[in-house]
Parts: sequence; structure tokens; C-alpha cells
Amino acid sequence: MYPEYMNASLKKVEETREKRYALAKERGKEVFTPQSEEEREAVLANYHPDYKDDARREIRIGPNKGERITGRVADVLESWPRDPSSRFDLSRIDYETDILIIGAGSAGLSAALEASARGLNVLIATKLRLGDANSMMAQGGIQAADQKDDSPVLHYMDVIGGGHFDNKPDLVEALVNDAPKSIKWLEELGVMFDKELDGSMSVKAGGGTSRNRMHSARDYTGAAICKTLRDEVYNRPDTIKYIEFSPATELILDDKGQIAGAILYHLETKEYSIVKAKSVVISTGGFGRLHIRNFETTNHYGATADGLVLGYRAGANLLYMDSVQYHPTGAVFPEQVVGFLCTEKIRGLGAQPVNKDGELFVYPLEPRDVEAASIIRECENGKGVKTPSGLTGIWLDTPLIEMLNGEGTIESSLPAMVRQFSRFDIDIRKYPILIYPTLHYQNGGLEINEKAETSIPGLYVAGEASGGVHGRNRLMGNSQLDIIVFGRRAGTYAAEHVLAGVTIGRLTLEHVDRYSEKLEKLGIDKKRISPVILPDYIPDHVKAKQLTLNYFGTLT
Ligand code: MEZ
Repeated sequence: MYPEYMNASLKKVEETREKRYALAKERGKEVFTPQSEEEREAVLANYHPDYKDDARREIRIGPNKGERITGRVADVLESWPRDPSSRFDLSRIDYETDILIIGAGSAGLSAALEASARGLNVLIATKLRLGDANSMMAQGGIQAADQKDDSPVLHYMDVIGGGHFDNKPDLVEALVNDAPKSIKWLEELGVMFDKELDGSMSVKAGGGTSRNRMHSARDYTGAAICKTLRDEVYNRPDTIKYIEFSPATELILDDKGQIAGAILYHLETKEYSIVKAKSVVISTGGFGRLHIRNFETTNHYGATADGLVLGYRAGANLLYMDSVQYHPTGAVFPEQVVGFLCTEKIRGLGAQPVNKDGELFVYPLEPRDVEAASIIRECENGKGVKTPSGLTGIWLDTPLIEMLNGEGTIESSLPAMVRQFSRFDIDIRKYPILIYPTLHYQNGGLEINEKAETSIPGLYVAGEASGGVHGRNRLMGNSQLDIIVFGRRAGTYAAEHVLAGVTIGRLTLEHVDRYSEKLEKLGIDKKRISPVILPDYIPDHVKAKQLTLNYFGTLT
């Protein structure tokens, strides 16, 4: 339960609830006027963490040399390989396959299924276990314009607007056009989406979307999708093999500059193995566990930007690495769940963000960056609620959901949220939850085209590791869509590349040597090593709170 000193603020939320409910009943989603473009720009410039003076720095090496990117990402890219290339005998091949997929979230699993469907041999290498990925942890939904009042064109406009018009148009076109058939594909594989009583899809609102197009499986949509894909992979042992606890530490090229495989490192045996492949898909996810600007994160333990490092060292370009997504509603109380995701579906169902005085201060469904910056503004201006450990948050008024949608809605639509908070004696049907933005998503990544291809022949990227689809700000539910659309495309086009008869030349790590020479010239500290593989816990901000993190990254 909440500490007693919060009761006065809780009372104010309760007192204003009836009035806010009446307004929501009258005006629907438009319970608060969305901000104008100028207001959005102003709140971003003044309060979004990306816009702080020291948020970015110039990267001094590689294809994006001279660009200002997120400082922590620049540090990780300006780091030494884990081992010098001389350590590896590339004539001793441990595994040979048509297609190597690095990473086993829903993007990698989708790629594997498509490549296997074309009769090719696939090897999935993953840092932890199959499905240990942000994909599995996504809650609120997956977007697709498959309703009568909607269209891929409207979906396209929303994606581009949310991304500040920086998205690569061809990628957005692929995303929105493939969306309805992706939902169909997932349903045919067995994903149980929420339905209305008449059997039609139940669709909800999301931030920055002009139509209700969020398809969900309660509030564990990502798990419903990822487990289904994983089962399908398990069902194809003849063509899909996998190696767990084996992150890739370097890509291997051939003497023609084509992709030729990767080096894997086994976390338990500490042995390296060499994989030769005709095509490689990077689907390693994002960078949440780098705790940029010391933010807590919703991300899984392995989200350490490894794919960016591998691709960048091999010569692939990055897009929008100056942009970080902070999910507006991370838990900020109780301490055990700080940073955990409180799904956007909560606001999609009508919950409102209100300050310590019970005032609704922002349109609840702004695009994520604007919503997050507005919440930070409220807290920085003394309108937040302090937690016993010194954090600050605002209320997300969940009881409104039942008032607006009927009794039982929270239990049926948000069972995971109910469980997450009832463990701490907080009944979200009766009490609001305390939230603050949390590091959620890597908006940018390795540049791809609509075939998920990079500039390196044979190298494909799908999902959060890629850049360009979402511009500088992703909308809710487009990540679950992205990993399916571009996972499938990566698998399909990687297979086409192999079926076209590619031949691999002499294997080489000369690109790593060249990169290392530049690091030497820059005088980079030899202790700085990447890929990071596992987060460097316990970080200072956690140490300061005298907390520890268990294997799953949970504060205890
Ligand atoms: O797309 C997401 O990031 C998502 C579905 C998150 C959520 O709020 O549930």
C-alpha cells in the first residue's frame, strides 16, 4: 500500500476523478486538448532528456564519424574488440550454415521461420535463451490498420508524424502495408488476440494514433506472439538449429567484402566458435541496459546494443542514434518495480495522468516523447509526488478505466498489471499508480532498406537493432509490428540472397584490425570493450540506493 504521507495527494485525485470522468464521457479521448506543434517542440526542447546539452557527443570513428549521437552509445562504439583478431584461426570452422541469425526475439524467430520455409538451413545464435528479449516483455499491443474506419495510409501518416518526419518513407510503407497480413499470419500460427463478443478484433487507442488499431492479447501481447513463434521454431528441428548462451562478438567478412559469418562466445564454457554463413541477420534488439542518462529501464537483461557494435565495426551505417525513447509510464513506486513498464494500454483504456493536486495536465495519448517530456516537466515544476526513496512521479489514474468501460475491465484487459501491483498490496482498480518515464526503446539503429538489407552484401538487420522505420520517435505497438514485418522480410531476402548462388571467399577479420588501428590513434582506453554483452551492474545510481539487481535485472 502507499505510505500514509501520500494520502492527501491520493484524496485530491479521488476528489477530481468524478469531474474528469464526466469530461471523458462527454469528450471521449479528447479529454484534454492535444498540444500544438509549437507546444510539443517547446516541451521537448525544455524537458526531454535527448535535448539536454550533454546528451550527445561527436563520434570520432566509423561510418557516422563526425555525427553527434547519444554519448553513451558513442562510448560503446568507440571501444576495443573483446579479443584481437590474431586469436582466431578462421580456417577452423565450427559451424557452417546457410543463414546465421543473431538474436532470438520475435524478429529473429520470424526471420528463421521464413528462411526455413524456403528450404534453407538456419542457425540461431542467442546471448541468453530463445525468447529472452524485449519482444517477450511487450505488453500493450501491435498496430495494424485492418478496421473499416482505418487504412494503411492513415497508419503511415501517424507513423511519420510520430517520428518527426524523419522516418525512411520506404520502410514505413513496408511496415503499414504488411501490417494486416502480419496479424493474419500470427493468428494462423496460433496467437490468441483479444476479440469482441461477435468475434471481431478488439482494437484500442495508442499515443499519437488517429484510429483505434492496437491489437492485443490482454497485457502480455509480446509474450503471446513470441512464445507462439518460438514454438513454431521448436517444431522445425530439421532446418532450424539454435545455440543458446552464445552472443556474437564479431562479424566475419570475406575478401570480397561480403558477410561470411560471425564469432560466438559461450557464456558458460568461455569458448569461442566460428560460424561460416552465406547470409547473416542481426536481430539483437536495443540498448536499454546501457541505462542512458542513468534512467531505469523496461528492457531485458541482454539489451546492450551488441548488434550496433558488430554492424558498425563491419562498416554498416547508423541512423538516428541521437534519439532515445523514454516510455512515459514506468513504475516509480514501490521500489522493487522501479522502471518496470506500465503499459500504454492503461491510457488507451482511459486512465489519465494527473499531478499531485489531482489535475490532468496533459492529453493522455500524445506521442511518447511529448508525453514523457510533459510528465518530466510536471515533476520538475514541483507537481510530482515524492517516493520514500527520493524519486518523483505523477499519478496514472487507473480506477477511471472501470468507470469508463465497466466493472471487470481492468482484470480482463490488464491482468499482468493487476498482478504486478497486487504483490505490493496496491489494487489498481481502486488506487492510481505512481509513474515516471523509463528508458524503453532505441529509436535508431543500423540502416536498412525495405528488404532489411544493409550496405554490406548478405547482412540483414531486423527489429530494434535497425534504424529508419520509426524516425526519431516510435509509436506504441509499432515495434511489435516492425519485428514481424522486418523479421519476415529479413528471413525472406536473406534466403533469396543465398538461393541466388552467393559464394563466400576467404574469411577475414581485417575490418576489425582497421577499426582497432583507429581506436589506437584516438588513444581509447584499453579497458573500454564492446560488445558489452551483459550490463555492468551494479551501476553507480543503483549502488547509491544500496539496492542490488538479480539475474533478471530486478531491483531487490
Ligand atoms: O510498443 C510498445 O512499446 C508497447 C506495446 C509498450 C506498452 O506500453 O505496452
